[in-house]
Amino acid sequence: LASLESLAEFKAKRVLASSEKSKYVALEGELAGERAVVRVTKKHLPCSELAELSKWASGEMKLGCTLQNDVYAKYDGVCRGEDDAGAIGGVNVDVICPASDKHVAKYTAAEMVMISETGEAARLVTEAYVASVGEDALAWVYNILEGKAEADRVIFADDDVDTGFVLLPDLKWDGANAEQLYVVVLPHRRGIRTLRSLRAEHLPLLRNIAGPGKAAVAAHYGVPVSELQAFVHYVPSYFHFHVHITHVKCDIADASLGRAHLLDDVIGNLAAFGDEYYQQATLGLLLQRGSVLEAAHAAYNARPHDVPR
Ligand code: M7G
Repeated sequence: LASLESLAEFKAKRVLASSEKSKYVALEGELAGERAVVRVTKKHLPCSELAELSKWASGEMKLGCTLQNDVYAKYDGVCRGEDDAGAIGGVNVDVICPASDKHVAKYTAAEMVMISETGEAARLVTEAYVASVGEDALAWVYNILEGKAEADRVIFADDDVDTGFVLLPDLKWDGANAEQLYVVVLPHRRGIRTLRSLRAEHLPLLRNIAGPGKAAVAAHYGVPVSELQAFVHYVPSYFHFHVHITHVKCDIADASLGRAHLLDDVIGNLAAFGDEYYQQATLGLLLQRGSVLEAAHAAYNARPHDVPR
């Protein structure tokens, strides 16, 4: 194989694979009359050292705002720095400002641990933690529900106060690639804080999301319902109950065991076992090592067994 000076001669015929997460595209085509496979991967952003990051960031990067809600903003960035880093297709820039300790912790690389959460641990540890988190963090949710932010991004809304919801693209999705389809469903009903709060009385809401909600996503984006997955995170980052709907190929979604629970399974469990299911079930939980919640569970699990709980 002669060394290449450019890919001008490569005639791409077929995309073999691509990954939003791994930032690559693998192509089949022809090079100098021969069948060839070429894989192009975006380089890791040079942010291992702050000095390099500022060099990259000081390039001519033009930002175009695509979303603004409370402390969150999303931009399309077209970067043409010295080394043209990111010039192909540009970059997405997410900004949180002002950022809280929780935001910083959420975006910090961390070791994960798996714990087993009994119904009792959920009540004594997780519920206490959830109760300690103020409503301020939910301003972005209420802005959407009240039509004060992202109103132009809403793709479906059902106004019923008990069973209705607003459906719109998730902050994590730039909307560019249908295989990364990622929408968030925000019910109007307040006070359901997590999966553990769900009772049989919420079945009409959950069924409304699983049926008409999913169908609306399918119709809006022209994707078959069979290629969509709806799931709930436990423990979520925000304590106003919500459902994620993504394409089954979406690789920017966190579908980790110990975090993602399929909506169909949730409905099935409540329908079969009733109100008490999510109060009593022992659930596996994937937690960030050293997070406030993980530390609280570690302390709970380390308590002397002869002390009344
Ligand atoms: P989660 O399971 O509580 O958190 O989901 P996590 O998956 O981020 O850990 C909350 C979802 O809401 C996430 O998928 C977020 O990306 C999404 N989200 C968060 N904010 C602040 C916004 C926002 O302002 N607008 C929209 N459209 N989605 C958001």
